[in-house]
Amino acid sequence: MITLVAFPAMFGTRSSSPFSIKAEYLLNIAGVSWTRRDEGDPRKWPKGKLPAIVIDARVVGGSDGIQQYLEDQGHDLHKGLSEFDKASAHTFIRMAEEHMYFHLVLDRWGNNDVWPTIRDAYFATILKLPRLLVTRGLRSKLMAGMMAQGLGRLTPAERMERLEHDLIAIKAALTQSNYLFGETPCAADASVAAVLATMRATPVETILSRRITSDQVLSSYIDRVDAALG
Ligand SMILES: N[C@@H](CCC(=O)N[C@@H](CS)C(=O)NCC(=O)O)C(=O)O
Repeated sequence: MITLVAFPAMFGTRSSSPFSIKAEYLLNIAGVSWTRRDEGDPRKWPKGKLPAIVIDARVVGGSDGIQQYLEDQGHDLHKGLSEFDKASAHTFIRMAEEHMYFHLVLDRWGNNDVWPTIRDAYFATILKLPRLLVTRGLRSKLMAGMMAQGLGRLTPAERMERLEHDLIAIKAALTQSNYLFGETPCAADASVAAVLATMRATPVETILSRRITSDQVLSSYIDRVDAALG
């Protein structure tokens, strides 16, 4: 039996983290049996990050590690796709996780109107005073990372212009079919829909959350993937 260790459900999504949601979807695409354990502190997990899965004494970290583990076990997470579509699915995953994800991070951690709500939800188990101290350090480290990455230097409006191109790519695929690569959800849907779902779920309205919420195509896609893979 596989145990998925994931950040807890929050703001109406299966987890505060899109990678934890994606991991759940991947396990369901594979059709393996698994249970879930919620964990709020990633420090003792591989690379200090979550999700992870535990199989007997073995720990596999990261949703990408989980995908690799499932594929090594012979599970096809891109059923029926041509080699070219599999390669395109991979590029959608990279787009979601190495670009769109950072828009989510900045929307939640970098926005002064949103941050207090996020802080008090993510770190609810820490008493208020130490919480303020601990999170101040975590937040400035994370924002320094976002400055180095580059997106942290853009205004929210400039970020939205960048993100729009990703949303157009997703919607172009969805004009052809219910999922990115046809009528069966694959690993790319697990990744893309999880990021969109968390963007939509940010508990204080932002330009980003409004953009996703008001988009009928994207919103129905998020719900369709969750109904199929959740
Ligand atoms: N590449 C990893 C990324 C996982 C990840 O970035 N998890 C974040 C939460 S969304 C995390 O655990 N962050 C904790 C930290 O950086 O301290 C995956 O595919 O799962």
